[in-house]
Amino acid sequence: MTEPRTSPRYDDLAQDRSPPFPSLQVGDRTAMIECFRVLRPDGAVIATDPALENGTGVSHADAKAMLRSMVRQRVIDDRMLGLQRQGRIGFYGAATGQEAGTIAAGHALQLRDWVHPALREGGIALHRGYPLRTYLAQIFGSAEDTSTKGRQMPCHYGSKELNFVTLSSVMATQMPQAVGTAYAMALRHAAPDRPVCLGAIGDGATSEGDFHVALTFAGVMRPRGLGLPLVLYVQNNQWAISTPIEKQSAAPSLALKAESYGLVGVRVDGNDALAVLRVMRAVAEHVRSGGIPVLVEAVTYRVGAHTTSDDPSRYRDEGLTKQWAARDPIDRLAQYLMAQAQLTQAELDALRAECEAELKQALAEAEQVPPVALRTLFEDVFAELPPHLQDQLAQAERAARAG
Ligand SMILES: Cc1ncc(C[n+]2csc(CCOP(=O)(O)OP(=O)(O)O)c2C)c(N)n1
Ligand SMILES: [Mg+2]
Repeated sequence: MTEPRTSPRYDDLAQDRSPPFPSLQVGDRTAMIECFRVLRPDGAVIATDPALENGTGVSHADAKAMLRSMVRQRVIDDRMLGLQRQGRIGFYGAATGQEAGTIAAGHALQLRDWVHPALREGGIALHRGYPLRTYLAQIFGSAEDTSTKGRQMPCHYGSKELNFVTLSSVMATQMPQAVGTAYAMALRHAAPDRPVCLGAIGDGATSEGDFHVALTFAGVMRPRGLGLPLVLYVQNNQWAISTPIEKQSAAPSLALKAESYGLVGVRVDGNDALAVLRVMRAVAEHVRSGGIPVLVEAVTYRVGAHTTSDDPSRYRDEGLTKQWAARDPIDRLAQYLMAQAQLTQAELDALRAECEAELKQALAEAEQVPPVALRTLFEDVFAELPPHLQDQLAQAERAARAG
């Protein structure tokens, strides 16, 4: 069991307050330390602004589109955890409780924008139109796994068509890679209309050297005299497997680190889809048009296990987990939409049932697809297979036939 928490820095209990909308200026300490939010955990709007659409700055269509993908992701994650326990898949990392931080960030982007995802951003691919069948094929490592040809662990989705770069398991690699992609976009496209690149990581990855390397380059690279079209996005779920955020950083926030690299920093309530969408839209437009790159910290909580290989009850106080589970992002958004007379409980139940039926059908189909062909193990490295690998392939095929 870890020491009891003494600091409210990350267990932010002031859930009914919000600082003003971030200025997106370097050095805006309030925006870097306090969490911007639109909704309280019960879905009530904290401060309605008559100048904004619906008083929140988010259309009902956008709120409903996000709710749909968030519910779908929860249904898929729950089922995948069950499949792993039944031995039907080897591994899974769920985004449970982080659906707002994932889906709203994806919803803020245009389709031509790039995503370098970490483990919990697969929902962005689905939200962009990645077929559920392909998503499942990647998890099963089947012949239809166009992302990784069965060579990767589950959850390593990728799609050329969707500008969704296949994730590397190695923590924080997304950051320098995202800098490079953003640099390429800045060379190829002129402001104010450049494709934006989102690099996503978790709180634990901010302790990796790659994170700091990326922040340095993000600050100093100024193609055409402009900032890179880059958003560095940290989902701070307060745990890196069994290492709590207090052991990861002694800074008042992760977003504050932006200032020392000359970047803009913003902190947002990662369980509030409306807040994440508003912040990420503003941030994306800011960097699209040439503004200084932004480090966004979305504060959330990993209410489940790290992955199916982990048992968090062995190292943390699950009483605190229950407090965070009560701030569920899906409930929050659904309550808001119900209060706006945009959703009924029956419609929400029907949405869940629809997602479950879709998944059941897709799973039945996915489990019929054979595994990847053995020979793909030997492909994609040499233009022509060298003799010693031809021998090994023949041996492997003989062994497979012999069973
Ligand atoms: C460089 C490196 N070190 C260690 C690991 C093993 N590892 C996988 S995930 C993880 C923790 C990640 O925590 P965080 O960045 O907070 O992301 P989260 O899983 O909480 O979303 C670790 C240590 C790794 N994949 N890469
Ligand atoms: Mg984490």
